[in-house]
Amino acid sequence: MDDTMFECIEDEEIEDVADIDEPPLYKVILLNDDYTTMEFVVNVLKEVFHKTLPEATRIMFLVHHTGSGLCGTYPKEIAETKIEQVHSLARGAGFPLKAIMEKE
Ligand code: TYC
Repeated sequence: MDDTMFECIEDEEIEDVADIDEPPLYKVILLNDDYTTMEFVVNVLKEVFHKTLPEATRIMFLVHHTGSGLCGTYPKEIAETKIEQVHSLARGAGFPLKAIMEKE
C-alpha cells in the first residue's frame, strides 16, 4: 500500500475503524419499589456509583417519580458487578431494591 491509499481514507472511515475496538457499554438502571427507604437508595448511589449527594438525591427522586433511572454506563463486567453490589447491600439491609442493565 503506498501513501496515496492513506490519502483516500476519509475522517469518518477512520472513526468507524476506531469504533470497532470500543467495548459495548451497558446502562445500569435502578428500579423503584414501595419499601426501600429514600435514604438507603441515596447511600447506594453514593457508595456504588460514586455520585455526589445532590446527584444521588436527584436520581433517587427520578426513580421514585418515574419508576426507573439511569445510574451510569459501564463495560459489561463492571455493570454486572455494580448490580451485584446493589443487590447484596439491599439484601443485607432487608430491602427489595433492584437494578437492571440494558445494552446501550
Ligand atoms: N419509592 C421508595 C419510597 O417511597 C423510594 C425509592 C426510590 C425506592 C428509588 C427505590 O430505586 C428506588 N420509600
